[in-house]
Parts: sequence; C-alpha cells; structure tokens
Amino acid sequence: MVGEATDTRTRTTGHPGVGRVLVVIPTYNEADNVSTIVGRVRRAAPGVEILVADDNSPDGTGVVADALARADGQVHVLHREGKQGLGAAYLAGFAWAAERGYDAVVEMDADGSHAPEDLPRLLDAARDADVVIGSRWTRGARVVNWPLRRLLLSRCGNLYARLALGMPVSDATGGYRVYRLSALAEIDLGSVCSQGYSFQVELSRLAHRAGVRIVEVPITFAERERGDSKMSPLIVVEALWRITGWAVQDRRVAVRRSLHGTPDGQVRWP
Ligand SMILES: Nc1nc2c(ncn2[C@@H]2O[C@H](COP(=O)(O)OP(=O)(O)O)[C@@H](O)[C@H]2O)c(=O)[nH]1
Ligand SMILES: [Mg+2]
Repeated sequence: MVGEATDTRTRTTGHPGVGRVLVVIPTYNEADNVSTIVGRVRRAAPGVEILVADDNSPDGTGVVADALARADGQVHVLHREGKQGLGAAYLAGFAWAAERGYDAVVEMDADGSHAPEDLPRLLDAARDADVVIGSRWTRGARVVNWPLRRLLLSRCGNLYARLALGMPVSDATGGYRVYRLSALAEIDLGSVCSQGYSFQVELSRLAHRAGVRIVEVPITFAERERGDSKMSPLIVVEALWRITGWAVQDRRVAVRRSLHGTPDGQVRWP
C-alpha cells in the first residue's frame, strides 16, 4: 500500500451523538462517479469527512479524487498500489480513521447505489448502536432497477448466510454501514480473510460474535447508472466458500462444547 493521503484541514463538526465521522468510499474505475458521490455526501451530511480509497484505478479515478481533495479540506484520498479487493480497501480505510481519532466510519459504494441522502438517518441510528446496517431487505426498504439475477443472488445469499451462521441480520451482504471505531476495536480485524464482498458477511459475523449492538435501518438501493460493476463469479464463489467454512467451524465448536464444555462452564467462542 502506498498509503499517502492528502491532508486534513479539519473543519468538521461531526454528527451529534456520534462524533467525528469518516465516510470511506472504495473505488476501482469510478472516474465517472467519484465527483458526484463526493458532492452528494458533502451536501447530505456537511459535518462528515470523506476518504476515497482508490486501488490505482487505470481510468484515473485517483487523479479526479486528488482534485476533489485539493478543493475541499474534508475530502481525503488514500492511494493504494493496485486492485486488492473491497475488503482490503476498507481495512486500510478503517486503519486510516483509527490513526486519526475518528469516532465512526461509514462504508459507502462510489456508484450511487447507497444514497448519501440516507446517511443522516443511518448516523442518527448510530447514537444507540455500535453498528448500523443499511438494509435492502427489511420493512420499508426499496431496491430500484436491480436486474433479477442480482436480486435473486442477494436474497439467496442473505438467506444462506442467515441460516448457515445464525445471525439475526436481514442484509449481511449489504455494504452501506456505520461502524463506531470503539466497536471495531472489539473485533479482531487482523483475522479478516475476505477479499471480495464476503467481507461484509465476515464483519457482520465478527460483530455479532463480539456482542456489539447491531441495528438495521431500511434504505433505498438503486442500481448504478454509470460505470461497470466489479462483481464477478469469483467473488460469489469466495462468499459461498467462506460462509460454508464458517458454518462448519461454528458447528464443530458447538459439538465440542456440548461434549466437553469449557473449563469454567462459560460459553465462549474459540
Ligand atoms: N478500492 C477498491 N474498490 C473496489 C474494488 N472492487 C470494488 N470496489 C468498489 O466497491 C464498490 C462496490 O462495487 P460495485 O462494482 O459497485 O459492486 P456491485 O454494486 O455489487 O455491482 C464500488 O465503489 C467499487 O468501485 C477493489 O478491488 N478495490
Ligand atoms: Mg455497485
């Protein structure tokens, strides 16, 4: 990771009841989208700061982001060496936020699928929660213009994740979230192994296991209008493979525990 970020004349006020907020926007070939999304976030939530985490996009997204950062002290850029996946970009963004003393980070796609106009509502929910998931599959949510195959993939993926992992989360694969830094500190981020979109499921699982407060709020999710999706069959296979692995691991632990218990009789994860 090159990791040089534009700096930081901080003028933010943060979000009431949450504190200083950094919206991390991972980008790969989003030159047509990055200015629009940054502008929408700045208008919708003027108190937050933004970090564009760009994986050296060949289309020049990083150059566009640098220009945005030069013009606005609340916008920063993290330049990474090359495409390493969504999960790696987010982990780098979280570390950047932790080093600089932010109170909360937001995950948001660059392509407009996650409406910045919903952000104040997500941040309001974070006053009484450690993790807020913007859910596509809870009462009051809407999904606009998504092709049927993506709808099915998301519904089936979430059903499988919920059944396999026993998590009370309707949208474990969703990528519009708020994490308090104090909650991320409870999670062993060094153990995260996902590269693609299973990152969201993995963090949901780790947060659930850490016992932090998770709430879901309905969002309106819209298909991107410009640029191409980076979703690939490999990403789907990684998610299926990892969810199955975690489920097997959880069941093994449950069986071991029922046979042997824990030394002090307490229930705890390995
Ligand atoms: N930094 C970085 N961002 C990525 C990578 N893969 C996807 N993204 C970003 O992650 C977000 C979601 O990706 P997208 O292609 O919209 O996925 P989809 O919504 O599932 O079709 C977008 O902002 C992408 O630019 C990656 O390898 N590195
Ligand atoms: Mg998208």
